[in-house]
Amino acid sequence: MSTINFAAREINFKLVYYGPGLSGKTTNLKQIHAHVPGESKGEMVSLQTEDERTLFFDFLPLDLGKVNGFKTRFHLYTVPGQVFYNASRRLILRGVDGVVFVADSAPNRQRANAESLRNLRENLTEHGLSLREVPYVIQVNKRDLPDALPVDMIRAVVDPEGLAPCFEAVAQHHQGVIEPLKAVSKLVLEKLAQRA
Ligand SMILES: Nc1nc2c(ncn2[C@@H]2O[C@H](COP(=O)(O)OP(=O)(O)O)[C@@H](O)[C@H]2O)c(=O)[nH]1
Ligand SMILES: [Mg+2]
Repeated sequence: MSTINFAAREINFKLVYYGPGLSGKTTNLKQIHAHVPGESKGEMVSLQTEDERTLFFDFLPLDLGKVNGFKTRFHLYTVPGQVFYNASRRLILRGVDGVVFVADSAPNRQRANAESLRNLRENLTEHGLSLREVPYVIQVNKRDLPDALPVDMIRAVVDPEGLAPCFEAVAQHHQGVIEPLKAVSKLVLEKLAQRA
């Protein structure tokens, strides 16, 4: 749920990058952080385990223009993908305004994509939410892999209804990184406008 800070005339939104372990979530945030102009971003905080994978979250506030005189500030988070960090994933989804699902194109990660979507639905339910109401976009990452699965096959698994905007990406080369961020931000702002 977006929060409004009247004193600072600022609306805060929370975007969460979800998906299986090693699909490229942290890479997305690093790429975004590297390409956003200095004055409009905060520090990136990355908590890592011994094996260098995300433990809790990366945090990146972004200012993307104004709505009715209020500044908008997007807080970007990633979740740890490993199965055993579910408590952290559930916690990070609290108050979520939009989700970017980062799917992995590797054939041997298709089951992990499916399992992560199942886990996302379950954790949203814990917060009384569902993918019907939370803006949701798909990034099909690692399109550079020589054995990448067809996009439609991956999409069928992570967006069975075929309703979510879907973008192909090679996140480590900054391809297809900004588009899903823009798409989810737009959906989140549209939702806010409907409520007002
Ligand atoms: N081949 C390929 N590897 C990628 C791509 N994006 C990220 N990676 C690599 O995948 C690994 C996991 O990425 P990371 O962002 O840490 O995944 P996370 O667990 O989802 O946060 C790293 O070695 C990345 O360099 C991509 O588009 N193509
Ligand atoms: Mg990570």
